[in-house]
Amino acid sequence: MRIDVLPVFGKQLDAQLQDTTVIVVDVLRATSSIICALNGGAIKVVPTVDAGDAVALASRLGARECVLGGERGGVKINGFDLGNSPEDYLGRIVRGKTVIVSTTNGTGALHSVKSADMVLLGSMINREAAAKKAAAEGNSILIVCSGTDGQPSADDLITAGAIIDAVRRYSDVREGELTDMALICENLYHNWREGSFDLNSVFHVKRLIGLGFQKDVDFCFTPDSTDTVPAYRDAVIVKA
Ligand code: 3SL
Ligand code: MG
Repeated sequence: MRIDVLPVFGKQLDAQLQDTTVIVVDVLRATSSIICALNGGAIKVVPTVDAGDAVALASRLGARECVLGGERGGVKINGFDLGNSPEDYLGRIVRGKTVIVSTTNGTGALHSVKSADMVLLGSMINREAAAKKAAAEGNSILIVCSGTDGQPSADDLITAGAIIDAVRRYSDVREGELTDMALICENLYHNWREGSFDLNSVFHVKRLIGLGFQKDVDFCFTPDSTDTVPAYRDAVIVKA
């Protein structure tokens, strides 16, 4: 099974998306929060790149049907119901609703792969379940990282490595089937797990902690707290 990692979205060719299971990763924090929204009882999640599009959709649906969430630069967008903290999405506020989200990088990453045959959402909190589901598809796997402001972000690369490490438990990954980027991510994950890579040195982690979101970082980097694997198809995200 071939496994590749795109360190930051936006450069993949459409041909790379055929016969491929794509896993979009924005561990801090979009994919983690979307998983939580589905666990909180949301009917579906609609990701939009543009915050204005999110507002327009929300006003069409009305407040009884939907909740509006998202951030720019880590901070809740003015007038939105929720920011991008995973725990915001676990409560009663999302139950039975459509959640519309717009985030700085994560929703863009999702849109960039919308033509793929199968798109799953991965994070550290669901990495085992996401790996199992992707391996069961039997196709090549492409992990697309959201990155931070157009740059690769080590938090996503560690998570990509964690998913690759788990895929090995469900599929025969032979010598030469991991690209160099996949090998780099897997090694980075092992270094983090063994304590020789300090998450607190990562730019986006420092920024979130500076904004008061240490709890989110801790939550998002606790492996396997859920089996929920969201799938993105026909412009909406539901449980796979
Ligand atoms: O970029 C995104 O999509 C966000 O997840 C970033 S943040 O962690 O909410 O700042
Ligand atoms: Mg991120």
